Amino acid sequence: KTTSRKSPAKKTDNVFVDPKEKFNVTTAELKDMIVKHLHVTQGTDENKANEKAWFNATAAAINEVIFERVTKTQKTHFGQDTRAVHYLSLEFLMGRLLKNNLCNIGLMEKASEALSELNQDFNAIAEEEPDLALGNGGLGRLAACFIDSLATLQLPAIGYGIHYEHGLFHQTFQNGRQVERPDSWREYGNPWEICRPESVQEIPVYGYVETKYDDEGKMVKEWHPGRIIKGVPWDVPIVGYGANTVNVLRLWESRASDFFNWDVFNAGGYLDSQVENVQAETISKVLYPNDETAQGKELRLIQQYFFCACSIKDIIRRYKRAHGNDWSKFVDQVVVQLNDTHPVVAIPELMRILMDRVGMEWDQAWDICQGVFAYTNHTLLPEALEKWSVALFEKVLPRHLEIIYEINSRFLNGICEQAFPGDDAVKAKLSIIEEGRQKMVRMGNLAVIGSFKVNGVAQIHSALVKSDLFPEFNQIWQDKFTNVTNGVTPRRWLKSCNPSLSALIDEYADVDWPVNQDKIRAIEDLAEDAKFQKRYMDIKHQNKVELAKVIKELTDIDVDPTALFDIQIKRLHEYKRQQLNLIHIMALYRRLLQNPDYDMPKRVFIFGAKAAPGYYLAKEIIYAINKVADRVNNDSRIKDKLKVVFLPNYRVSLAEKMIPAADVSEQISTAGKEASGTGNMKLALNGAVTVGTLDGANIEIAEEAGEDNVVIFGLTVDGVKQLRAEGYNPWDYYYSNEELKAVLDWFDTDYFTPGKPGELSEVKRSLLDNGDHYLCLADFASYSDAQKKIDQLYKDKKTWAKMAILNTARMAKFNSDRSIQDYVDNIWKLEPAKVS
Ligand code: B1N
Repeated sequence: KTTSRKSPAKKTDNVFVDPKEKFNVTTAELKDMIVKHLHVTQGTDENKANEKAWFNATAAAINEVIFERVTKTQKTHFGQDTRAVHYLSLEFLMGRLLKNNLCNIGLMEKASEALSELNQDFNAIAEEEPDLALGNGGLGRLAACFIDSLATLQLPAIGYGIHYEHGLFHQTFQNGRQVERPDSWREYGNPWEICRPESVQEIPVYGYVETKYDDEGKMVKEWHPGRIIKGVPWDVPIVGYGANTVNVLRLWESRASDFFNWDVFNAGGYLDSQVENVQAETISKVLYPNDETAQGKELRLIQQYFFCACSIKDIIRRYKRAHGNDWSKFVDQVVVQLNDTHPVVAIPELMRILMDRVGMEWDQAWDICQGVFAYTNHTLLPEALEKWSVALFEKVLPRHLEIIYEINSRFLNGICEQAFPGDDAVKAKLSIIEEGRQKMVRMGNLAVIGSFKVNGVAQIHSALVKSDLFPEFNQIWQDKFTNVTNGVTPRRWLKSCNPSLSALIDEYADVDWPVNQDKIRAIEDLAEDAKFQKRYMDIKHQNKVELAKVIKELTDIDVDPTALFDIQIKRLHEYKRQQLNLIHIMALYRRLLQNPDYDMPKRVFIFGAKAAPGYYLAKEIIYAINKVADRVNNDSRIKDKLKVVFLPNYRVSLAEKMIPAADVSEQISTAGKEASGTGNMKLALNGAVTVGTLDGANIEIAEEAGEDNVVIFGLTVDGVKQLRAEGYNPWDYYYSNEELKAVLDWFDTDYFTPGKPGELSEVKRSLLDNGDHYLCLADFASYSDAQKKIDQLYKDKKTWAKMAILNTARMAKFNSDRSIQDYVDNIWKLEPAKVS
């Protein structure tokens, strides 16, 4: 591994300007601004205002700085006629914006000072902000990190998504079971967004297609839509670190179109027209809470089309403002990144506009599309690969279906026939249309055929996209497939969520480490320095004290901050294997019951996870973890050596409190199933040691951190394939491992559910009768050994501190700025535009 310069690193004459030095707003001025907004935008005063009002006033004060820069940025981009990336995503998991915006414009200290001089508690005020939870998990949070990096790198970019009225549901536990409640993040308004009525779009859906012939006998298609939906854009400013560039995230809200309602209205159908309104407004009502499952629901297809059509129209409107009807520059100015297949209907939509509206011939329109779209694949799980029934497509988007058929037949009879002459099996596989009892449109195939680049999200995942998911497409277009390993923004995931560790890093690394993360390598040389180790671990301890308070507040469980904090935070999914973590916890519990002196450091296992509301087994696993937690936490025999905590309502803002306090990061997916993971990066960056399989980005994290600084276990991708080929039988592991058998049999008793034996049996059933699809039993012994290794390492405080420090020092590869630079270099070909 690269070693860095001697420490402490000197602060250099780097061109980078610390955002703190950039804004000459003084604390006193900021104070005045906040008080002014308390009066003029909140209609209250310093004596009456509650924390919500203080939050809103603070946000409004900061917006004075931010919105000016939005305008400046847009002016600059327009003036320089820049090429821009358009990031289309059904999810943006933004979390809270107050601290992030303050961090990025360098006003964090001043805002905190200003508020405390006003006798307010800055942290309490920041807690008033609801999370913008417009996403499910990794895919949505990745989009949020990416737009942060795009602005920080001063790249012309816009994010497009849906302005959901309700984001991801709020989770509570009732007697250990998950209960979902609606999330109403903007019930009382959201200070960060601006409505842009001047950019409203009208979007057709349903209806039928008429085939006509023009004067020259040319066939023309006319779509007579059944309904028109209005798309209203809301812009959320995205502040780059250093704050020269402030891009926007444009979120579309659906409304009933006035145009459509007049007839009904005039005919005395006032109430009917209100019903129409309700239907139109349903489109942006709620985020689908499924992670990694495609649902095939009509409303979801309409959501996808609605925001794609709005966005494509918006892109064209902006292009035309600069280039009029000259389409020759379109592919030079516009690149559209498709975040998974969810926005892939944008491809036939652009074809439709270019042909039916602009009047282009097929070939010209298709060339443009192929020059514009690039697609990121985020999963290989078959249940996540989107398919829509042809019948549904025909009902909702009849013209798009025709275009898809045409794309398909040109592909199959052209390129595909050339590459695989006469091979009907390959054609059936590569066809956009899946034949069968119910014909389906395969969005993945459409994405590959319609894009100029396709990327996976970690090296191993991208390799599997080529070898297992799209091997024939890869044979046809070898240059199309590429990798861009995911990343996370160190601004949110270190600087702002872990201020104490950041302050320590500031002492040894150049101040620009939040953009040049490599600079954190300066602390590598201190990894064995006793004084530095102590300071680093004292900070970790303090973060654990803080998390212990949160745990107490949310669950009433007392945990000891000197214990090892072992954290698994991610959506609940069988392939992520929270159940493997659980059976290991039960094994530890059993060892402690059998031998109260069993040699292990005190441990607290902490979970955070939401289950999709319709995912039965995931909810059973949550219930089982909660029931085991109840029993373990209240068993005096084990003397608090083991605690289990399931924090409710895991979300970005809770992650920001958990991650800085983690000693161990659980990354235990079945090899080949987790495309990348991004929580793994955040935890390692904050000094947690990974216990992980060789899956997704774990592989690259191990490479960067060094194999001594992570604990790897379990089957590899090849090992998994081989075991499956041999015929995997979980019962073999059950019968040959006495401890594993005892733990699994425990699920059938009433030990954890007094008086109700069998309540947890579903978890056992999934691991035995139902075939243990994710190989938990095959990996159990190896996992248990890995955990024993953790126990030993943790006891050696020096070794542990060194491992933690080296993890923080060596995560520069996983800065989302690096990911974005890879996209820029290999896919987007963008230039930064300096905003003065
Ligand atoms: O995308 C993340 C990766 O780090 C994770 O490994 C991956 O699991 C995640 C359908 C998905 N893949 N697919 C989804 C989400 C919502 C939905 O409706 C699929 N999420 C991922 C970022 O690359």
